[in-house]
Amino acid sequence: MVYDWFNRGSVPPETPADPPVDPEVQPDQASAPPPSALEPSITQPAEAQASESQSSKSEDDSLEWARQAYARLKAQKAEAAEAAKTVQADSTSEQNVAVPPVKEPPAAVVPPEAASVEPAVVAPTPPAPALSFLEQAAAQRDQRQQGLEQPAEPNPGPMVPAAAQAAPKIDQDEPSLGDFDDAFTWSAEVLAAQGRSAEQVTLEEIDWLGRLRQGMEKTRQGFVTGLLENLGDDPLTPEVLDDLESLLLRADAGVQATDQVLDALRQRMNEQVVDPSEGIRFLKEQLRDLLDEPIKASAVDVLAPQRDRLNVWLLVGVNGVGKTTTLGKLANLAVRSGYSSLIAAADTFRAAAVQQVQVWGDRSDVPVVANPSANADPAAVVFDAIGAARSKGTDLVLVDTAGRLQTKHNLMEELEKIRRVVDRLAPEAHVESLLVLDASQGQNGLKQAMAFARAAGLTGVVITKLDGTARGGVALAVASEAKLPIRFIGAGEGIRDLRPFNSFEFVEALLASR
Ligand SMILES: Nc1nc2c(ncn2[C@@H]2O[C@H](COP(=O)(O)OP(=O)(O)O)[C@@H](O)[C@H]2O)c(=O)[nH]1
Ligand SMILES: [Mg+2]
Repeated sequence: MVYDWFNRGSVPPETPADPPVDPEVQPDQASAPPPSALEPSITQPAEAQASESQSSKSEDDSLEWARQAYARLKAQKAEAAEAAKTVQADSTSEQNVAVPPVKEPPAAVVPPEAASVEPAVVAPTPPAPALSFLEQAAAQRDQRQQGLEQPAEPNPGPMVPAAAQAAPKIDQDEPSLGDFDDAFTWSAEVLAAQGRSAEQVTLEEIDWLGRLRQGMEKTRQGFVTGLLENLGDDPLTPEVLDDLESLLLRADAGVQATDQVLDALRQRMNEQVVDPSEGIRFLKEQLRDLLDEPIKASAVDVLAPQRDRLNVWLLVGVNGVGKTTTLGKLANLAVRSGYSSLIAAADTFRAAAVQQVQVWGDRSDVPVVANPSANADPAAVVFDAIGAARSKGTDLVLVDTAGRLQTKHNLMEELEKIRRVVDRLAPEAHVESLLVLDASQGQNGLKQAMAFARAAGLTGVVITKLDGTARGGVALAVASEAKLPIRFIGAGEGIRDLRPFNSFEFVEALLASR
């Protein structure tokens, strides 16, 4: 079963290979989430405050819910380990026999105009999603072997083969189930509060929420600790709001977002006495609304590659913000989620940039299109990559771009040129231009956003390095001032440290009280 991270759900198996783990439990009924200690998401509006006894009951319920989810994931892991053992035993006894069918290499169907950009070595085609990782590994090894045995073409193309002989690294990067601890219960509560049933909880999501909460620690420390200390048990006062104002500004939320949130809180306080828990609930709601506004305006809740169509995502931004790292993580996310992907190494300014991208491509077995010659034209690399993607029927082309160019070049002009090439060559493609912003740059990042927005036709933002900074509030400034939807957030250097943005989870991680 593939967990489609972009659409937040497991992709139903194409063959009935993956039986439900616990057929006894009826989803959506017996497993409906308990009223959580957290307040529910927008789709599950929280009503009236629970009484004290109710709230401790709901804590018990959510702990029980978390326990169920944990037990289920544990059973699933054990089952998967058992299945892997069986497959291993089978594959050693049946070596060189029945390798699962893999898509034909596309060489024969290359349209004439794309022929010049066809790679010298055919990079591995992702195997059918219903296969287990071990089966996929076997199939891919076999396919690579075939590729290597083919005579090299006279015209060496630009494609750099992914991960020569190694087994796909992706299975080594599987999330593991840790202890039933505070991190697990917090993550489970966040999922329950979004209306998820205990049966729907995946290890992928638990793993990410743990990383997110941990990554946001610095921002949270400054923010929540100060806020909760000031709140105490008494109703909200104007003094507490003044403190909240400085906390938001210190977290780099920006003046506009801060004013908007405080105005709403003040108005609420004028209408009624607001006790601390209601204050926090209302604050969370305001923050979510702010973050969701540009997302709603874009009419696309979660940015996912569109199926049956070429998607081209350009990653742009100044030097060092994490474009290449983000691209590597996105390639992994795409592969994990069942999309075929290809990387265009269009940062030709630094020689090391292509190698860096190649390492990321190797980690997820995603082919990289590059031009090794010095000062290659980035637009030409994109041209080659689109040609290769079209001939292979690739779902997603991820384009790495430079953050700085020689003085004679203008970065914005270069980006415009890349964009023109994409539009001309693949008018049918869905194109996203994602600005990568380093959260630790705070308000400076916002200025970059404004500059890039004009030239690069930005459609969204990726916020990186939320770990290690206390300036995570910049996400609020991006939404409120640049009015751009945040599409992904990165909170660490690891391959699983980037996921699609979800305002509910972000705000919970920002304001987690434990
Ligand atoms: N802590 C942390 N470091 C990151 C994150 N994303 C990227 N980096 C690091 O930032 C540095 C620059 O990243 P790179 O992708 O090369 O930036 P680029 O110049 O924009 O392509 C590298 O050392 C990355 O490991 C993140 O989310 N958290
Ligand atoms: Mg780079």
